[in-house]
Amino acid sequence: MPIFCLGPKGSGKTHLLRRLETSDSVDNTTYSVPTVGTNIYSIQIPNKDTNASKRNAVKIVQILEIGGTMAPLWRQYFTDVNKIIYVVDTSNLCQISAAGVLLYSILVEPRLQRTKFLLVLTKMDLAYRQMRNEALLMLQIAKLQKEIKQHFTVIEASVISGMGIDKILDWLSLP
Ligand SMILES: Nc1nc2c(ncn2[C@@H]2O[C@H](COP(=O)(O)OP(=O)(O)OP(=O)(O)O)[C@@H](O)[C@H]2O)c(=O)[nH]1
Ligand SMILES: [Mg+2]
Repeated sequence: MPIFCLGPKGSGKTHLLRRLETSDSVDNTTYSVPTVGTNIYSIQIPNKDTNASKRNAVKIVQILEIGGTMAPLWRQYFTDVNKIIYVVDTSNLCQISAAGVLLYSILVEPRLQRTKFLLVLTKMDLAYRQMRNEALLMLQIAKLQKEIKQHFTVIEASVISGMGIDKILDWLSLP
């Protein structure tokens, strides 16, 4: 089963996945069109299994982006999901509350109680420190982490500066 990448439209999913797929193909002139339907990405990550031979030094994980416009249909894909990456645009505080509501609606989904979640606060190159704190407050992350059953990680990122990319690859390499 692929890993899912979800988040509101325009939050930065396609850009992030392209950056993870081909490390330096994204800069501030790169443009992506809104994803209508789904996109699949094959991402190479270092294989941390100590028993892996040199030939298997990298492993490939598949990530399925479901476009933000498809949010009402996300639930139809939820069977057997091991990991979900949820992408939020930190520079757009107007969108944060709606992003939070969408996130809660998937966290309470009975079929996702064993799923591991990664919250990516992206576009950090456009956000100043106070905005990042504001975003975490508006999403009520501290409260959320105490209340939910799922394993929940938060990483700040930017596809332009490369911030957080290595941490995301590390998270992907975990089982
Ligand atoms: N400055 C900056 N801009 C970004 C970053 N990531 C994405 N963007 C911009 O945000 C726009 C939308 O990003 P996408 O990756 O297409 O958004 P999406 O989440 O895939 O949107 P949907 O497919 O509609 O759900 C892009 O055209 C980029 O210009 C980032 O880290 N920094
Ligand atoms: Mg997209």
